[in-house]
Amino acid sequence: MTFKERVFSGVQPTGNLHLGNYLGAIARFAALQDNYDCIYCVVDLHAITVWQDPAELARATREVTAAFIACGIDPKKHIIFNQSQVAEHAELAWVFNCVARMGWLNRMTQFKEKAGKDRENASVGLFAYPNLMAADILVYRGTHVPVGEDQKQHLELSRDIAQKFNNDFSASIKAHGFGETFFPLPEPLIAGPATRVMSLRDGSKKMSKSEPSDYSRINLTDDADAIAQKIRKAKTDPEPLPSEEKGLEPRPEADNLVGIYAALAAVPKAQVLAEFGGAQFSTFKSALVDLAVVKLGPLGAEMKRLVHDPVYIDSVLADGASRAQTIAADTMKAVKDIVGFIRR
Ligand code: AQP
Repeated sequence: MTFKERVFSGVQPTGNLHLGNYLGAIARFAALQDNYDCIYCVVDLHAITVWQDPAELARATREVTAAFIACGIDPKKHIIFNQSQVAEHAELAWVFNCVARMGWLNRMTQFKEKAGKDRENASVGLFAYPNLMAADILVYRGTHVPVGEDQKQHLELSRDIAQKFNNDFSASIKAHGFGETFFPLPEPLIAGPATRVMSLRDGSKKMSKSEPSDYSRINLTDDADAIAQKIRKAKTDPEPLPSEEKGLEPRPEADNLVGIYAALAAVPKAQVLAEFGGAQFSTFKSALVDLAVVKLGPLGAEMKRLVHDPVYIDSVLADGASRAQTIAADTMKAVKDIVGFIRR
């Protein structure tokens, strides 16, 4: 069966958005809008899988929305909304809680990392997070999902859930006239030189909102001085930059900075090394500061302007939610028929 191509992706409103969220996800969201119908969601239901201060959650939800718009996503042509306004996400997630197997979720590395040693005290929601993510995508029968490398395993689980639903209910899917399969198997779109941006303080850890040190990340709302300071203080090694990519393999911090430069300049890493191979980090970091300030400065300024207009932001979310819900409600009607739920 062929499905209408549709892009879906989400970002959690869990703190300050950073360069990893931008290069790994949001910048690519904007790039896809010419070729696909896109639905971009601020996933506030995912955010509360760990404690969120209510006022801060609302602030961060508007900030992520502002980032989507500032990056160039057109909220009229495409859909931008926050997840909790479309109840069908949670409804389908419950069905998927009953399709997915405990063993599948037990293998999820992000749960292990986030729950840490205190597993018994983690929320049930944090464990079931990948089922809700599958519902987010599949309630729109999404076919393509742009994400950073860290979400690859969750995407594979979404495919497994879609496949198992299609198998478990194959007779009912056919009997209700939906053809051979109901859900597409969504494909991850993970590409480019910055699918996993690492911490500026430790090249073995990904850049993350929840890392306590603000020097580990560049926030999208950082001003030019903060960007410059963070890049100048970024951990490096004493060797000059290599001329070829192979030379970056044993040098995670150098590899990370070169990847960031390449992604911001929209060129391959090899081209960055052709220009800076043999240069000292002081020279390279100065060039990276200039590039980062040029690329991120206007974006941060536009985000700050937009968050000062919550009435506009909330109207974008309400309009997006109502258009998203039209699609999601159709899917849920069909799912209810397929599963055997009596409905009005
Ligand atoms: N370091 C990263 N490099 C590339 N892509 C990244 N993403 C996150 N970190 C990096 C991608 O950004 C999108 C939104 O992520 P999210 O906010 O939904 O969740 P996350 O992956 O849990 O983000 P953080 O910043 O690491 O938050 P915390 O600290 O709360 O865990 C996703 O597509 C993700 O792949």
